[in-house]
Amino acid sequence: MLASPPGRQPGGIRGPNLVAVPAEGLSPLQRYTLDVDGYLLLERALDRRSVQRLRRAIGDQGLPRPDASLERQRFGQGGRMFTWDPAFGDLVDHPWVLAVLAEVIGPHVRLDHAYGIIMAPGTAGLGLHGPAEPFDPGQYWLSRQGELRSGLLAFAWSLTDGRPGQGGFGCIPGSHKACLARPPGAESLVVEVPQPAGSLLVFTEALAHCTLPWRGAEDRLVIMLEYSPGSSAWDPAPAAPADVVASMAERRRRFFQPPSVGGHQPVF
Ligand SMILES: O=C(O)CCC(=O)C(=O)O
Repeated sequence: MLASPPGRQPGGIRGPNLVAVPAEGLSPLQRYTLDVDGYLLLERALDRRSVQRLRRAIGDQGLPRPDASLERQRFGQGGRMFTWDPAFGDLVDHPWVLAVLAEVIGPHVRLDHAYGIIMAPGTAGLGLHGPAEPFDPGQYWLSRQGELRSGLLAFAWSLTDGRPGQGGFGCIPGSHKACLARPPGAESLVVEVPQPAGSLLVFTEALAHCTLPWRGAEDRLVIMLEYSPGSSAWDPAPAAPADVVASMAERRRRFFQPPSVGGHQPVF
């Protein structure tokens, strides 16, 4: 039997080459992992102070206590969180986000929608979803001739220290390339992907993924930013209101362009 490669654990990635994005962009191993698994966990994307700052800004909103309903497990939709603290806007064009976007969507990219996830201990979330098959033009994954492309790419910033066995994000690694519809019982293939505080989990929405029941000691808090190619939209609404976008720096504003081919300005 083949030995497990060093650093590889079921459902997680813990190699020294995988935890940080080099200044020059994704490493070949990071690209390969994202292509093969459909997700990539990058640890220590945010330092402790940044995590605390974002948590405080969320705490200041006096959100209703989360419960078992999906409605109460979501917050900050419609771009409201960008008015809470500029630190939320800093996530939009964080250097690691740009490095991944350069590989998977390219310079004509837009922020399609953003929201937060909050879960109380002992609650369950979304079941398995993600449409690798049949092909979904809004949420595809393609790897052709050395290029990676996704129709909707999610960046999940964890503000809670998710540990193995506590639930949270789960997925079927590699399912974004499946050419068969998901059969009954596919839940048995789900692996948990623990998200340490400050980590950035990148995944394609073509991946079969879900929220495993949350068993952490405190609320689970994640900020989700989802990006589309410049010509495409998943959400019919803009990612943020015009006045909020107008207060941002020029490059960041370009992430909030409406979908188009003609006239779309590259963001990098
Ligand atoms: O709980 C998670 O991390 C996954 C959430 C998710 O898939 C969604 O909000 O669509």
